[in-house]
Amino acid sequence: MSKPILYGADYSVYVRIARLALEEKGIGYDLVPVDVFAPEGVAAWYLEHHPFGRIPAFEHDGFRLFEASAIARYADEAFDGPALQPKDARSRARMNQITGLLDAYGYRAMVWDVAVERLEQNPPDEALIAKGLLQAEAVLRTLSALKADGPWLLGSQLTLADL
Ligand SMILES: N[C@@H](CCC(=O)N[C@@H](CS)C(=O)NCC(=O)O)C(=O)O
Repeated sequence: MSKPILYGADYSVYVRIARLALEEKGIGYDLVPVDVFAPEGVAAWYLEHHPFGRIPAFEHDGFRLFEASAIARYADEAFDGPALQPKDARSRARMNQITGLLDAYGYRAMVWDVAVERLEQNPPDEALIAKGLLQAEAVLRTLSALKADGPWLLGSQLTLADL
């Protein structure tokens, strides 16, 4: 089997999820740089890989995927290496709940409303940051309540929820 290809940029938290999964599995891969925020826009060739022009996208022996969670699950299931998903139904459901909640409620508030707004806007929209921080607090409170005892979110096993 050939080396997988990941399309994306260093700055992306979603690309990082896929990269962490590949690293944890010990899978060598090529990273093809794609800057979705380039002033000239997303390159036309990339829309063949991701019709919505986001990163990451992934390819393995002609099999193409996008969506970080699908890529991370594929990396876990198609390759040898330490399992990144628990076997029992409840732990797996908890893992899916955590990744879903970060996607749905964490990402926009933490990355865009707080970090990007504070670091890259001049002047920043303080009301947006305050709203983002409230939401970020709720997300972190919820994660703390869901966290099992042990070093990782689900306890002793590092899973896709942590990545
Ligand atoms: N649901 C997608 C989200 C990917 C995503 O939003 N990536 C960001 C970078 S972190 C992006 O490409 N943003 C470009 C844009 O919003 O136009 C996934 O899980 O892969």
